[in-house]
Amino acid sequence: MLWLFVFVLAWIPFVRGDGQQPIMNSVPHRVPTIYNGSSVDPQQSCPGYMATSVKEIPGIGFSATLELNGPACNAYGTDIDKLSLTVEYQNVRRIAISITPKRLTRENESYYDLPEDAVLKGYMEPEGGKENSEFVVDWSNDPSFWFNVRRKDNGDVLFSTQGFKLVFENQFFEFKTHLPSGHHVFGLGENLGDFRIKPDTVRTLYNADVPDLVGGNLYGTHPMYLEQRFGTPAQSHGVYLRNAHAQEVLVGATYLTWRGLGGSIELYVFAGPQPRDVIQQYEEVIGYPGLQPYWSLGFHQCRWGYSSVDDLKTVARKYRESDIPLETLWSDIDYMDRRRDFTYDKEKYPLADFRSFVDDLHAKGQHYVPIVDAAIYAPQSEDEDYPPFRRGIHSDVFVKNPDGSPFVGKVWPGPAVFPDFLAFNTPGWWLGELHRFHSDIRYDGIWLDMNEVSSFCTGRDCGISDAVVEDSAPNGVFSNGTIARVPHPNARNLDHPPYVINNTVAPGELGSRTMPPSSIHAGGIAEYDWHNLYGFQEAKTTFVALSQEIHPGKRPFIISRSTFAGSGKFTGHWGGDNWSSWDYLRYSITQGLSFSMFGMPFFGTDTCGFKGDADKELCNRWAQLNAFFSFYRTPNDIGPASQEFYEWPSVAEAAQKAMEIRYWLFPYLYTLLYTSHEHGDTFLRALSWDFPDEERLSGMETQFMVGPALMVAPVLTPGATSVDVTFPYAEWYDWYTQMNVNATDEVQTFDAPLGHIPLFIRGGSVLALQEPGYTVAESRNGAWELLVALDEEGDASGDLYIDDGESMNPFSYSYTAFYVCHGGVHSDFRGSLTNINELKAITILGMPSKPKELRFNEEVLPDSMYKYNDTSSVLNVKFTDHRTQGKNWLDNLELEWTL
Ligand SMILES: *[C@@H]1O[C@H](CO)[C@@H](O)[C@H](O)[C@H]1NC(C)=O
Ligand SMILES: *[C@@H]1O[C@H](CO)[C@@H](O)[C@H](O)[C@H]1NC(C)=O
Ligand SMILES: *[C@@H]1O[C@H](CO)[C@@H](O)[C@H](O)[C@H]1NC(C)=O
Ligand SMILES: *[C@@H]1O[C@H](CO)[C@@H](O)[C@H](O)[C@H]1NC(C)=O
Ligand SMILES: *[C@@H]1O[C@H](CO)[C@@H](O)[C@H](O)[C@H]1NC(C)=O
Ligand SMILES: *[C@@H]1O[C@H](CO)[C@@H](O)[C@H](O)[C@H]1NC(C)=O
Ligand SMILES: CC(=O)N[C@H]1CO[C@H](CO)[C@@H](O)[C@@H]1O
Repeated sequence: MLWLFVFVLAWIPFVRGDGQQPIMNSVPHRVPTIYNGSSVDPQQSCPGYMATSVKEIPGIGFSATLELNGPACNAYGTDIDKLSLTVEYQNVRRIAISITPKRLTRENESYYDLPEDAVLKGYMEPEGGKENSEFVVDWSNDPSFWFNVRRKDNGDVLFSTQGFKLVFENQFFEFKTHLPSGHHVFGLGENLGDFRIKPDTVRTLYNADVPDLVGGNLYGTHPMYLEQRFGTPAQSHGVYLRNAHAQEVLVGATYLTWRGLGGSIELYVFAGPQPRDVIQQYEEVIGYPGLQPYWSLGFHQCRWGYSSVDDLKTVARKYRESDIPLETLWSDIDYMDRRRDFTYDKEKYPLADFRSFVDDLHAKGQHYVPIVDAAIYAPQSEDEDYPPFRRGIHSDVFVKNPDGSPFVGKVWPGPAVFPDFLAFNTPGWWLGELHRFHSDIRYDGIWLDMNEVSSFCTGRDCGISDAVVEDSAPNGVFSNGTIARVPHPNARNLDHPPYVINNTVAPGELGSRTMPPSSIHAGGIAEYDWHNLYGFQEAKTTFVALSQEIHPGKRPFIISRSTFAGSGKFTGHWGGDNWSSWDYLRYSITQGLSFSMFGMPFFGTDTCGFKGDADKELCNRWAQLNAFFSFYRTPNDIGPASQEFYEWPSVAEAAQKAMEIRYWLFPYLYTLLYTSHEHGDTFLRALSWDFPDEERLSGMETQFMVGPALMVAPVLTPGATSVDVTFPYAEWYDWYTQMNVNATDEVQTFDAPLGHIPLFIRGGSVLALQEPGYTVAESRNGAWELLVALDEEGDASGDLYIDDGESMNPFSYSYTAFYVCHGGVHSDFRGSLTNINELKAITILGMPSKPKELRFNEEVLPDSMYKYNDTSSVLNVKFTDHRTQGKNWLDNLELEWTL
């Protein structure tokens, strides 16, 4: 406290005479600052910078030194007097602008430079350089340093700090860029709210265990935005700030203010020009998403409150009896002995019984995924042995207090310590624990929870004595100097930084219900600098453990609550602890679209809601909506009434109907996961991404696309029995009637009684479908059908990727492109995996008339094998003679017609 006081006094002389009072009468300052008119506006009080020693770097870009352009303002920390600026034209459509402190000493060590082995970064590529770039960067020192990034071809300024000051302090930075009025900005998560960010919205990025509060910071941090501009031509660009500190972004009406509590300003601008290009270019920097195992597309059931192995057995049995496909059963913390990771409740989950239940699921082709919480129970007496803790202490793997003792918080098991995923020994220890667990229970994936990281108390004042912890430590492990450096006493105020963010958990308190920011990770890294990366690093460590040792060579299946830019490489995500309410049903779509943008295609919200009782109408709609998300899971909190789909006949029926469609679509959905992984493509899509010229579609959050071919228009309000559907300019066919809907730019109303979800196929698509079985494995053996929806020209295309569904590097695979042109369906097959399940039928929507002749692989088909419906214009071919059985029909398929 004393030094803080000195600190405050020391900066008074530097505050400029602009009538603004510095924040000095409230130490620590605890109120949100961004809207507070009486706190310092750094744009007014700070001097900005001047660029000096500007140097062209041939083939790369340029560099400069930025020097403080006047007396320091020390608005929310200590100004850094000299900064390095580098501008790299990394490739044709990506530019990187980096601003970092030039010299660092212990005294003013202001920032933690995000290591590239922690979070990927973009590099210069061979086709980079100023000449090839689609961008031009302008800069000037008038009246202080600013820069802008514009498109070379049409001069459109995409990012411009002109007229704004750059502020760079040891615990604060700020930059601002102009936005066009009426802007279309998306991203900046994790957040629950409008998809298109309205003017005067503040997005706070600070990972927190908050049950899906609207508008506040949530579990993860994704510091990127996409801006769509609907000029001629319509073009989009994106901006990513590679920074993991607590941040606040104010999206104003005509400008955007980006503030953070540390780190460097490492900006990437992506040229697009279409939204999906921007997402792909962003993913080139953060890493393309990992490929999920095929079985992950099946339906997942979960709840907190399956209090025994018998409960699990009952749920599995009832799903089967109700003929509702169940692929994977999940366990929340119920299975644990006193809620401790890697233990089993001896009475309710006796190990032998538990294990044989899981083995039995496997025998039936089903899967099992347990939860693992981040926190590790810390025994409170020396007599109590909790081996994961004992081994962890021995290996020195827990996050520490500044004095070198492990930090003890409180989570589900009570007093708990937190694995430090940065410590040298942690991956080995974590692998060991996961491995032992797997030799007990042959789980198929891991559910990572509470990893923001969540603690139920604040700071070190958790009412827990840590004496036992210290006593149980092997001699000298805690305070022998393993901590590389304790922060210099005159450096930063980590627990109460001068700038205050509006942390939902407790405004202004970074350490509320998590570790104190002054806790120390290996290498002396402060929690302050690492907080937003905890769950990211945990998922990465778990990914390595699963793929290398536990399921060697196979794709890990991980779902993590906390995420950061790039988490998609390692894990999927669910929408968090939502509520069984219509609002949260609706937010599922914006959450799903946002995570598509964040490079996390494997996403789903909690179907029917987590908290509160779901009613059967809500659950009916939700069961059908989420059937079109990549991750389809129903969970439940411990309190509410059961909401397994079989609980209500009407919900069971609705789920069966939607699941039947989903399961037929597996080959298409899996191909989407594959193209997302391989090319940075997207699974769920906003309408305006696939139809980027149509401004009317911007921000639409009531309908969405699943890949290029399907559009879903769900019911999102109680009591409704119809949906008003907006159709982008294309041909559209109703999934159910298979008829062209004659889309116009008028909104069309479609019947949607309970149990029906309007679904449309875009003309120009070819979908490979497979007859579903109860499990994913059975479905993969089903017979094939092709569904072709013709566009205006009578053309269509589609693709299909097949592999073994589980290997990291499949030994063989195939990729087939289908295309329809000149009166025929053709395929182009590549790869070595031959598929011998027969093709049973080909259905063609939008066929203008009955063909006079139909030839399959050059043989004329008998009349009996096809039917044409004049009313719906559908041609239906059925290979009743099983002519493709045992053949790799994907290779050189030809169905030609003469009209
Ligand atoms: C704004 O900041 C001042 C100065 O720190 C503080 O006294 C005041 O309570 C804050 N106002 C609000 C509304 O938070
Ligand atoms: C850090 O402090 C030293 C003196 O302690 C000073 O010379 C230097 O300019 C400071 N560096 C920055 C980046 O502010
Ligand atoms: C802080 O965030 C909450 C949402 O978490 C919001 O309701 C509140 O208005 C915000 N306060 C300020 C001052 O921005
Ligand atoms: C502290 O212990 C670690 C290993 O636990 C060792 O690497 C390090 O050298 C020790 N430091 C001191 C100062 O003894
Ligand atoms: C033709 O299609 C329409 C619309 O889907 C349907 O109502 C009708 O039953 C079909 N006719 C035949 C003969 O299948
Ligand atoms: C679309 O228009 C065609 C021709 O005008 C008509 O035959 C068909 O019934 C219409 N379809 C629908 C679903 O209205
Ligand atoms: C944390 C939160 O936002 N809770 C809300 C979730 O939704 C329910 C029902 O709409 C509200 O009652 C909660 O306040």
